[in-house]
Amino acid sequence: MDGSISPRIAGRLAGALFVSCGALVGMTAPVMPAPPAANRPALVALALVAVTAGAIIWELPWDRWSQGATLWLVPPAFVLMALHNYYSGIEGFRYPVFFFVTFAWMGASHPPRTSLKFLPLAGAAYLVPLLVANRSAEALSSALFTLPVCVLVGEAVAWMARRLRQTLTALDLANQALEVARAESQHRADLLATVARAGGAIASLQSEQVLGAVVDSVLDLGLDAAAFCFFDGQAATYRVGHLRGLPEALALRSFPATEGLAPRCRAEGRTIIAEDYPAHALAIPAIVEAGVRAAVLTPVRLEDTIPAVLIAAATQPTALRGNTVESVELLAAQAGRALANAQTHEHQRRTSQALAEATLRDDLTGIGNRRHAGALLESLLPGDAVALLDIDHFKAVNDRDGHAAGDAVLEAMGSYLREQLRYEDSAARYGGEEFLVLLRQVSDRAFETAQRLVEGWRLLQPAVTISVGVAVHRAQESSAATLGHADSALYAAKRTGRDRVCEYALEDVPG
Ligand code: GH3
Ligand code: MG
Ligand code: MG
Repeated sequence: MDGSISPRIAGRLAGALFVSCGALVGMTAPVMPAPPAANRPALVALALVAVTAGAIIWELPWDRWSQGATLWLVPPAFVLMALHNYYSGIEGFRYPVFFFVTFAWMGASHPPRTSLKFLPLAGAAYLVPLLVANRSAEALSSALFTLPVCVLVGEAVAWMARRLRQTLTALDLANQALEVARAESQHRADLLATVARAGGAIASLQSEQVLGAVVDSVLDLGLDAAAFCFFDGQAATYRVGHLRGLPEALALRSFPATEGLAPRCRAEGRTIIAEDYPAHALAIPAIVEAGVRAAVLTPVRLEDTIPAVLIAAATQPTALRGNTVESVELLAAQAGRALANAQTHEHQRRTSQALAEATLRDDLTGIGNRRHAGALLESLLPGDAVALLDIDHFKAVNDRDGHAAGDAVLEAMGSYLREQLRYEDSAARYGGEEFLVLLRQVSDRAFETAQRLVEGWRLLQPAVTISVGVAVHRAQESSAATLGHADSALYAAKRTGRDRVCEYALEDVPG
């Protein structure tokens, strides 16, 4: 309540005053004038009543009652004061003191002008003992002096208390504002530091790794998920890559430009913030199921084009504060520069690589050839997986349907792998009807990914199944060793019935 202390403090202050005033009366009772002027036993009894009442008042549950509740203590206080005045023989110097104390308490605990409301009651309490003692002239002149002073004390204390509380409140507000500003600037500094770190990564890494660093930085901003949407040349479809905190299955298919928010972000060329992502008409169900509640999508620009969109998402709607969105945009700009660098690099390489590429591509399937498979093996990093994929009973296909039909199956396998693999994964034809697939950074999901390849193919060509052997590349192992592990896993898949995946486990005995 503005300008007043809490009922609990007001009540406890009143309780303390009852106890201390009672104690004072009890202690000074022996030095009062001899009866009949003062009635000592009555004064001691009053003192006991006041102390007991004070103790009870202290304990009452004032917080449950309104601010004005403590004012109900004033009338009983006046009654005790009147009785005290009566039994103490109406000594001039003691008489007004407790009235001043009561009005000072009123001023401290209640809004200004409360003392004016109690003036009539105080007048009655003050005059009754004097009139009963039949000293009317003295009573009137004393009241005319004491009561205005009481009101003066009450109002002066109320005014000072209010000013003090206002000052304290203003100080408190200023402190809170300072605290908010400090937290905000700290947050901003953290975000900028994260963006700067990502910038540092760009200078030192390959473009693929830069894109990875950018999505990692999104998580460093305190968000929960991130990914890039890469559009094809005509922007009719897009694929999702470099997923963080989102289901890998999203990377396994291509999306039409009518699905999701990314195409709209690209078309409008500006950041889109979906504060309530699940409620958005263009929300992708798999992303909602992953727990995303808010998302920001921002274009990745490359010269005049927008080849990709960066998605940053949070499981809490409040996570997308102004500075966070700004930082995601800065990260998207970093990604754009990474793509531009890659493109420049690409231009320079293109002429010299045209020949090399021709020698790396398999004519029949359109994917890499054995030489390319060798290069892929060279690029293995710990955590990547090698999958060796072999068509089951392929000789029988040739024998039964002819060599051309066999070729068509191989072609279909090339297209299938191109479509199925994530942006960062690669495939090459390793031998006649044997393919090598490199799955980047899948370690614990290698088996599952290969399993999906087998099942997808089975749906496509139920008559010609495939077997897959998978091995994860471990630190301190040669790529030849990992290839050997994948090969023995493939052998195991063939031996145990074909149309399945086997993964090489560390404890497996090679061969
Ligand atoms: P498994 O299930 O054990 O792998 O049996 P498989 O018959 O697939 O294996 P095998 O190695 O005995 O036979 C591979 C066949 O693939 C033999 C070869 O004629 C055929 N092949 C290899 N290259 C090509 C090609 O370019 N086109 C066609 N049509 N067939 C090919
Ligand atoms: Mg075969
Ligand atoms: Mg074979």
